[in-house]
Amino acid sequence: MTDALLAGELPLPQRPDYLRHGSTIRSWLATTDHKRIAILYAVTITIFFFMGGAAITAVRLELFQPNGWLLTSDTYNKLFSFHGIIMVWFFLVPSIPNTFGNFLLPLMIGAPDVAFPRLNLFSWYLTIAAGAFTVYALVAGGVDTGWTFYTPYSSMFSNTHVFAAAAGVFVVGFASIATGVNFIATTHMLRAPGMTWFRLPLFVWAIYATSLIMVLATPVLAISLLLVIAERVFGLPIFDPARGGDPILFQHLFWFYSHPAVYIMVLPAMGVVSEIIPCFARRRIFGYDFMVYAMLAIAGIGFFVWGHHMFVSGQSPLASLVFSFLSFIIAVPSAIKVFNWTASLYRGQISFDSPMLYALGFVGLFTTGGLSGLFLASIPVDIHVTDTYFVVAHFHYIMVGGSVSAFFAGLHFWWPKVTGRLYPESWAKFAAILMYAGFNMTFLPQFFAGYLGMPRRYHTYPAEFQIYNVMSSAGAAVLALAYLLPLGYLTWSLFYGGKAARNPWGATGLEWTTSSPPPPKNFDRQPRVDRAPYDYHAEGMSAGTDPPEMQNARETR
Ligand code: HEM
Ligand SMILES: [Cu+2]
Repeated sequence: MTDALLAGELPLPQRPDYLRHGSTIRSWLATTDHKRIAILYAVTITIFFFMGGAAITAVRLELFQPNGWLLTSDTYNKLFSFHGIIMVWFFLVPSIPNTFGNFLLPLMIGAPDVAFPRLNLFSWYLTIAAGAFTVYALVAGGVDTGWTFYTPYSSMFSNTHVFAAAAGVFVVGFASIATGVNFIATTHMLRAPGMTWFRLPLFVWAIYATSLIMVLATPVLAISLLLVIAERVFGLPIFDPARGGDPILFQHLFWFYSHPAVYIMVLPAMGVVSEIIPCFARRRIFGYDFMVYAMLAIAGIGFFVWGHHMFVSGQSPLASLVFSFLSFIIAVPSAIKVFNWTASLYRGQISFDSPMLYALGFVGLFTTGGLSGLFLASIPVDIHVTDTYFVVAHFHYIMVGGSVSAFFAGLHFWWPKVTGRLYPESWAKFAAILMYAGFNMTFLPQFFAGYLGMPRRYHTYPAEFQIYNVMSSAGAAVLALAYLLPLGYLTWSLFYGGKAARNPWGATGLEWTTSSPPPPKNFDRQPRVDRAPYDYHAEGMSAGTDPPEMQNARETR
């Protein structure tokens, strides 16, 4: 960490913070403190992330050679399916909402906890139970349907552990709904005096919009999986065309959830970045109101574009045209956001600390992913690249380059608040740059491979594609290293990192007005809010909230 931050070092407060308030296993596993639950989730999703990562490492090794040298085709199918299922439902969906959302939502609105603390803990137990089902499916022999569980293969033909895996996803859906309900109620009911809707930090808006999607879309996923199970286990004729069923029905139901769900993965990331950019550019966010409306628009329109996943499935040309048009429309609010982040940087006093590096990485990679999405929204291009590596590159740019980068941005930004410790800043910067480089090395070649015709989900391929696959696999090795580094230096910081001040970045926002780490009930006094968020220009910005010795770290730089 920089000297300036070290200079802001302070002794820990005398009364126990939420981390030292009870240290038995029970005090953790039966906690209703949103901050501790956030930590439980953080540990859980980290484990899932590395499980999903291990599976895909084998896939990338296999793809070094055109002819398949490591895995059978069966094992290959199971590994990429496991990777997708774990990464989407057990890592990406819960990642930012259940960790940072849980930790920060009450702090940011000046509340002592979420609205339903026990429900919050219950969601975590559901996530664990769900994970157990799905991991059991892997250990017991695997699933080969891909993360999408397309029928009729999943419901009639696959003889792998579809039931256990789908049951796990079904259950984790309930965790997601419960979390969404909790966050919506919290935002409505527990805002501190003066915290009006248009004074909410954009991260809170992002979590709110995400929660709406969780509550409205997830039941549809639950129903579609229930129908798969009904046909598979009880033989009900739902998707089997020979018995009057409709195999395409599943795709409609599935994507009616899963397209909005990509915004469950992306909106929170946008929220994180919207906190970090103003802080490190020392500027008020450009166009706050537009940022809010854009997020709500994304959450709304996200429900009307699912058919762009089905251009080649035989849906009517009219339907495809409408879905194509709407898919272009939804690019507009995303573009507004990118524009506003950029405008917020304009004439800012930018400092490139590690959270900012990760956040800028998000903007670049998310934009690339979004632009490639426009190609896919265009019917003729989509028909050319459907089920090729172009699609794999596209969604990894959005979900990994985007959401995972933002996750790391938030992790570094709020780490001092969460743990009360500082981390080695030069390592963090190095990891951020390595991650950006490794990411592009891995996924940029996939756009070319896909455009030239390499299909996804094949473990052998014509030799002409080898060059792209070797580049991609080499990049994946770099990326894997970049993901492991923070595990190392952040763990180190837990034990040896310097003590963090209350507000090491000189940020606005209520979460920075309480101690690091916060006390169990978050604030000593009920906070009051009397100004707009991101007030980085206001005179004595931190004066009302921070004792003088805890002022802006930047002043001492
Ligand atoms: C080192 C990083 C990663 C590499 C090298 C990688 C590579 C791959 C590859 C080769 C596939 C198979 C594509 C196919 O044949 O359909 C795949 C699929 C997928 N990946 Fe990743 N991935 C990485 C990280 C991630 C992360 C972090 C996530 C989410 C957080 C993710 C989500 C997915 C999903 C959802 C699929 C689709 C699986 C399916 O088609 O069933 N990946 N990835
Ligand atoms: Cu979509």
